[in-house]
Amino acid sequence: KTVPQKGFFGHPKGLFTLFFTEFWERFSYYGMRAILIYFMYDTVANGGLGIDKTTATSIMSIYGSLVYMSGIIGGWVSDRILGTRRTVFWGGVLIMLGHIVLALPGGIGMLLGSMVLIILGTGLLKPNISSIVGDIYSKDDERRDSGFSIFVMGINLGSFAAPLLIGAVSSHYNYHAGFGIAAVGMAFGLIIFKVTEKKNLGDVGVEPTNPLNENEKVKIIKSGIISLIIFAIILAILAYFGYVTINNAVNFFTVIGLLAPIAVFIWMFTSKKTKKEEKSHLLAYIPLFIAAVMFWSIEEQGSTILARYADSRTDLSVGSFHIEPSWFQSLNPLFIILLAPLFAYLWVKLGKRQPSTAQKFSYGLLFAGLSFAIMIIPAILSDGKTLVSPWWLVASFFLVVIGELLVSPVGLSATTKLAPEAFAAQTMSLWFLSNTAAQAINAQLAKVFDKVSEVQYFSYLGGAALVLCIIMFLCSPWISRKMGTIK
Ligand code: LEU
Repeated sequence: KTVPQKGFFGHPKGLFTLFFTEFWERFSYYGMRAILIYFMYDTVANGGLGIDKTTATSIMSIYGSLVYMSGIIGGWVSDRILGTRRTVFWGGVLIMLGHIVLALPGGIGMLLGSMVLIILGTGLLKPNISSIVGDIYSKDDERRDSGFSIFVMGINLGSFAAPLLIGAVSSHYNYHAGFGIAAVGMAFGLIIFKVTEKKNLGDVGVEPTNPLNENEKVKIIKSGIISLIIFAIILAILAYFGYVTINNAVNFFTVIGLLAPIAVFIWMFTSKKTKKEEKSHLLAYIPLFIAAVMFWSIEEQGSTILARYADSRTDLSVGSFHIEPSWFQSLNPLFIILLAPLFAYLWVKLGKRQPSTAQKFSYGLLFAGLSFAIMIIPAILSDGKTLVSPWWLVASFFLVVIGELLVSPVGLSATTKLAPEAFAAQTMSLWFLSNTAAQAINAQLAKVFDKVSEVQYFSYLGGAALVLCIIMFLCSPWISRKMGTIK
């Protein structure tokens, strides 16, 4: 494979293309998410859909769950049919179309259509663009880790800018204008990708690694069509008897979101291609995965439960200045951008003395737990009624980001090392499945949130994270042993 080896801050030029494509993709995704929950539960008179808050919160979570679950499809399509490059491109096209649908005036049907497009599009784009980052470096290139750090900066710069801009536009004009900007952002990403890919990426990811042969193609098309027909018939029957409701769909996808990682584990563990030593690695991966699910559950509630908190429980006027509730979504990426270099420095500084992967996960849960525990204080002080200072949310986002820096990059790198070699194409998707399961759980927690008091909610979940933090810490020697030589 040939990639121009320099030209972007001492990194391969391809990183430029990947950086800006992912910048704009995340810009569109998080910009959309920053206003989507408000769009769903705002009144029709205000330009919203008038969905009740609990349902809107569940939809946000189940949507997020499916967005990361579809990475399995993306991994498969690139591996067997299109290659990573074309999969990224077509994913971007679907995402852009998804945002365009929301930019047009319309009701819940348009929302569902947009969700389908963005779920599929992100599944095609996100895991594949991340794999290409790995592919532009040779195996022993020392710039690889720092290449990923630069890429993550791109992710977070996009995620930081979008809520500010799209939040302001949607409140000054209307929600559809906000979604329109998300569409334009993805269009920019696609243009950059198309214009620069040949020059900067050479032939990396052009061909599928493991293409289907003619026989397999026919088989897949046949079974695909048959499954679609069966699915459509079942759906039609269920709809006829009135079972196709939002709540049932949420429950159904919660189960799927939890079963998906279990199925993938079993598939990997029982596969003939998985070597004995790799099975031990997979066992070590299970507690890490469970900890990651707990972590993402709290982290992802930043755009659901805490977004609602920003809207209805926070005092948003500073003198005559009005803070948009959607702007709180910029805090997570902002803190990542500010703190990531600090953590990079810390790991270099500590060298061999740094905590093990499992210990880092345990600390990550500690901070996630604290980010919810701290919300107990304003809940008590305000009696759950009077508006609280926005600084509580700032503090909560700050704490969860410390956890994120201990879990997210570490988890991704552990996944790439612990997943069996034969499943390379599914490695990224395996890691994203921890987020899938977390948001599947969140779709149910949304219902709990509206039944219990704030103090109860934040102490249950914060407490659960802290308990798991301790268990992880105690298990960490076992996990390290099972990981063998992998660090
Ligand atoms: N903020 C991260 C991203 O957008 C979350 C992901 C790793 C689930 O890349």
